[in-house]
Amino acid sequence: MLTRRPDAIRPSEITPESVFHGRRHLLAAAGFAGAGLLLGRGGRAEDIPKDLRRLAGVRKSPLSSTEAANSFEDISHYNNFYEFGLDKSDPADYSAGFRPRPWTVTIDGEAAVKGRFTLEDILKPHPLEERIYRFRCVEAWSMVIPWVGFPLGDLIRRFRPTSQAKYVAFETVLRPAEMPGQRSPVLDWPYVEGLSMAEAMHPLTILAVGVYGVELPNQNGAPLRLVVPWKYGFKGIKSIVRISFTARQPRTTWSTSAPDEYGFLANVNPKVDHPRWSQATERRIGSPLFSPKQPTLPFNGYAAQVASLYTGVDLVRNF
Ligand SMILES: Nc1nc2c(c(=O)[nH]1)N[C@H]1C(S)=C(S)[C@@H](COP(=O)(O)O)O[C@H]1N2
Ligand SMILES: [Mo]
Repeated sequence: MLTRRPDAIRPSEITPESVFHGRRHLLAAAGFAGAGLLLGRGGRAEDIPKDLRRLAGVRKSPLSSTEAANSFEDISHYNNFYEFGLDKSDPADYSAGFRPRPWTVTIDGEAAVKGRFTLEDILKPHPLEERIYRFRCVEAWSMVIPWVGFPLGDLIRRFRPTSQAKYVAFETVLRPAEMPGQRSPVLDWPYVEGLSMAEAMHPLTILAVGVYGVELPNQNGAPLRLVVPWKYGFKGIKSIVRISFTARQPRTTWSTSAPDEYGFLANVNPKVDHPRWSQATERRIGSPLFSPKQPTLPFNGYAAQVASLYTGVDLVRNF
């Protein structure tokens, strides 16, 4: 993405008092399973740090990809999260001091219900699902990621957006003391993103709270991040503290920073090249060195489900 370069808590320890502090609060809301979860694919249990709590009652979604998922190691050590640095390894290396709990999310703008809510209030009514999604970064690499989350549309309905609400805007937390990357002006902080209301309400769009059955590592956007599987990865804003319903298309970080390179839609499209590289193929992270790149699919392989959202839209001009 770079445009310019600048310089353990056990379940048995959960007590009523702990409900007010730290990570345990989320687990109380989401339901915590002490028992080990069987890990398929590349997610070896020993790779998952013990301080990441298992999420209980996670049901499998029929909307999951059947492709082999990347390992937990790949998913948590090859990241883009400029708040922690520009290199793929920086988020894992420099996010240990980030405190994702306690956490609040502000809901505002064109909606009947608004306010500042604890993460627990946000999550409480929503059963968690495992959604294994193909992920395509705009930099032409890809992964398959077993997210744990719930449909964003289910959350939006609770806040009853008005008829004026045409878009949903998202904002990442601003905490330069805990996020060393925010001390450099490499992006205009805080990171912001947005979707049209139709995109936000689409059943494939989720808010993720976990990966591989455990809560999100800091580097993947703890405690709450967006996942929109037919769009380039940069739409998947991390560590969300504000969700606003707006009448106008909101500003987004990457399209502000480099409007010729990153559009508002950011639909995965093998036919529309990035100005500095082709988008026709992608390199699957974790595949053997020198193995051939694979073709990138329109809408990242989700065309059957989402192409109808864009009938009549010129996807070359609206990239
Ligand atoms: N707040 C914030 N969200 C962000 C980013 C970022 O730098 N800051 N990077 C985006 C980009 S470019 C990608 S590819 C994905 C990477 O998500 P992952 O590290 O969980 O795979 O996060 C997106 N969300
Ligand atoms: Mo990305």
